This record gives sequence, C-alpha cells and structure tokens, in this order.
Amino acid sequence: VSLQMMKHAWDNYKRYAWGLNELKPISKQGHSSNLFGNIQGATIVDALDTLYIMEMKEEFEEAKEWVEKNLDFNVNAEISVFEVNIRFVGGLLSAYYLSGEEVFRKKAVELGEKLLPAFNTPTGIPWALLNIKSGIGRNWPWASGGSSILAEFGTLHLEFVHLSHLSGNPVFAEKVMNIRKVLNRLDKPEGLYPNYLNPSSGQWGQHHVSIGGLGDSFYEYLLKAWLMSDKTDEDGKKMYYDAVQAIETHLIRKSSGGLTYIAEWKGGLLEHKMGHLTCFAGGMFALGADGAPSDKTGHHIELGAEIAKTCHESYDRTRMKLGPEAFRFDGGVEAIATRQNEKYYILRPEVIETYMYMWRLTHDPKYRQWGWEAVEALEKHCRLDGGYSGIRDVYNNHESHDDVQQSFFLSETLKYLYLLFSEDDLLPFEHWVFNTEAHPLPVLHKDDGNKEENQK
Ligand code: DMJ
Repeated sequence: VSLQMMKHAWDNYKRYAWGLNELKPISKQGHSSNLFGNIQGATIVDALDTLYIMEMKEEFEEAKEWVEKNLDFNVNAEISVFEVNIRFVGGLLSAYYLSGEEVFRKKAVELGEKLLPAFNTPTGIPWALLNIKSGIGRNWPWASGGSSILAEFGTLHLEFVHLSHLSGNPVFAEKVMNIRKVLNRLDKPEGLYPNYLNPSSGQWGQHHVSIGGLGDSFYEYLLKAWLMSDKTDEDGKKMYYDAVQAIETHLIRKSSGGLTYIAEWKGGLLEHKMGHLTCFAGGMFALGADGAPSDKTGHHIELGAEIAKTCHESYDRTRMKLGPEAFRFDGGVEAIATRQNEKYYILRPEVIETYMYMWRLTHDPKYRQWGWEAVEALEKHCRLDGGYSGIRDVYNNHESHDDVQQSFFLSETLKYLYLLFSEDDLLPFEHWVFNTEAHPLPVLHKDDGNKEENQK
C-alpha cells in the first residue's frame, strides 16, 4: 500500500511540479518554501532513497537524471543550513550508499563545501541561515538574543562525519566535533540543554528546553552518532544517556489518566504540552535501550512504548484519526489540542516513525495495527486527485486542506510505513542509522578499513 501511495505522491509531483521543491496538490503547481532559497528539487532529492528502497526503478532513474543535469548549488540563495543538510546532503548521501552512483557522492560533497562558511563564527557554532553564494550567515531574527538553535546546529553530525569519510577531507568532521566541545564546556541548567545558544558569546540564550521543535534531533543525533560509529563514540553515548536522565527527571510526567508525556521546560516551569515532533522520542528511547546500563534496558523500551501509546491516543482522540501539531495535558484534557492553531496535521512522520521502531524492537502487532489506522486516515482525508495534502483541523468533520505535499512525506512518512510492513532485514539496524529526515546512512564499522586491506 505504501508503494501505491508513493506512486501517487511521486506521479503528481512529476506531473505538476517537476524540478520545483514541493507540490501543491490542489492548485496543481509547485510550492517553494524559503527554507531552501533558490535550490530546487527538494522532493526529488528527498525521495531518491525511498524510490530505491521500494524498487521503483524507472522513477529512481528519472530522479537521478534530474540530479545529474539540473541540481545546481551555484545559486545566489539564502538557505537554512539545517534543512538543506538533512534533506539535500542526507538525501544525496543515502542515494550514494544505496546505489553506488558517483554523481550523488560528488553532489553531496559539493554541497557540504558550500555549507562550510556557516561555521565562521567566534565559537564555530554555525549560523542558522547562510547565503551560499556570498558565504554570509546570520541567525533567525526571532531566536533569543541572536542565538543559534540546538536542533539545527546539533543535527549536522551524522552527515558531516560521512562527508569527511567520503571526501577524505577531515574538515567536515572537525566542524561538528567542535560543536560537541563547545557544548561540553558549558554548564547545563539541571543537566538540560537549552534550545538557544549564542554563536558569538558561546552562552545559552533563554532557558527553554524541548524534546520537540528546536531541540528534538540534537538528542537523536547524540545516540545515532554513537551507533553510527559502531559504538566507539563514547562521548556521544555519555551525552545521550546523561541527557535522557535529566529529561526523565525534569520533563517526563504521567497524566492522571495514565498517559506518559514529555512536557516543555521554560526556566524551571513546565508547560504541559507535547508536540507531534516530540513523538519521535518513543522510537529514540527504544533504539537506545540496548546501550543503556543493563538494569535500564527494559525501562527505556517501556518508556518508548508509553510514548508510542500517548501519541497513538493523540491520533485516536481526533475526528480524522490523524494527530494534531501539539496536544495538551492541562485544563481537564489529555492528549488533545485545545488551541485552534495547534490542530493541524501536515503529513508529519514522527508517530509512524515511532511505530516502526517499536515494531522492529518488540514485534508487538499493535504497532502494525496503529500504522494501518494511519494509512486508512491518510487515504481518507489527505489523498486527493493531485497528490497528498495536510489538514487544517483534524477535529473537524470536514477537511480543509492546506494544499502542500511536504517533501518529508515522501522521504519519511511513506518510507517508515513501508519499513513497518517489511521484514527486519531491509535496512537492518546493525548496519544502518536513519538521519532525522529518514535517510539511511551506513554504520562505519570498526574493521571496514581492514577489510579492504585483507582483500588486497
Ligand atoms: C522533518 O524535516 C524532519 O523529521 C525534522 O527532524 C523535523 N521536521 C520534519 C518532519 O516533521
């Protein structure tokens, strides 16, 4: 089924928005988000590995041809370093590792080089925004006192380690190792990492902590950096398990109805709200269970299962059986959005991502059932003649569509659905880690270097 869904999403993108970033399935035209500046083709690059994994060979070839002929980074464009890294660098790296086609390696390294000027700050903590022609960077004007964002500068590590690996140029890995160093030197309030860090002063901005937006994938990349290093990156490991400990103490709570949730921490006060983005953490906890101190393994799996259940409830308690952007545990409600501007669903993957991890790690059939419920809801409410669209209010009787088919729907949501219903030996966890946009990157095995030696 996810293959049919992918075909529908891809065919319509191809028909109405080919070469542009995303598809508007109602207007039947291209959609360009300013996150990618003038760089084009986000959906193509994001979808490459999904097409490959689903064995959609013709489509993969046409995508490859587009990349060869048209993907161009010599443009005057201000881009989001984070978004371009996770979608374009990540997408190209996966396409290279899966297919072995040199063009993807070349383009990934070329783009990586374009991103390097973002690190030209007094601390080496990169800017959020970068003009890839002039090399001038800056931060989001709304971010606390000129800060960079934890989930942005903390979500470069996996891709940059691979860029060094593939180019032979150590500079990429050095840049991300330096971010680690800066973070390790800083005092952390209650052991927590604030979402904002000033790249000039090297000091934290506002003490807001989140495992959802602005924080999320920083934690994910600590764990995955350790896994991707074949469990040699001890520093990443320690930072991850210490952070989880602090998160458990200060952010994780249980509602009176028995639902475990992860709240937001604002200078010591809790906001009892959980974002759809935060739902990825169920999968993360379960994935990290194996490396936890032996008496804690079961506990981390359990935590993952509880978050999965809570996020499933956030879907189940809506009219459309699709989850809202954020849901609350206060004012007498549990796992329900109370504010109008938090009731939308934009084809996000995090809940299905967690089902996929929980399925692989426990084989409890309920995760496939929950995934199936999501498929049915997507088909009923988001599928249109012209592709898939997000929904403005998942509690409403009638769909109001936002007219955007997000590129992460093809790279993540549909890929995680496909994996949820595949055998465990498709991209097995011992050999692959998924970047935060669901692009698989190979584990760099300790003996890889020797292997070639041995073969000689
Ligand atoms: C994706 O780009 C990535 O999963 C990112 O980590 C968070 N936001 C979207 C999906 O919701």
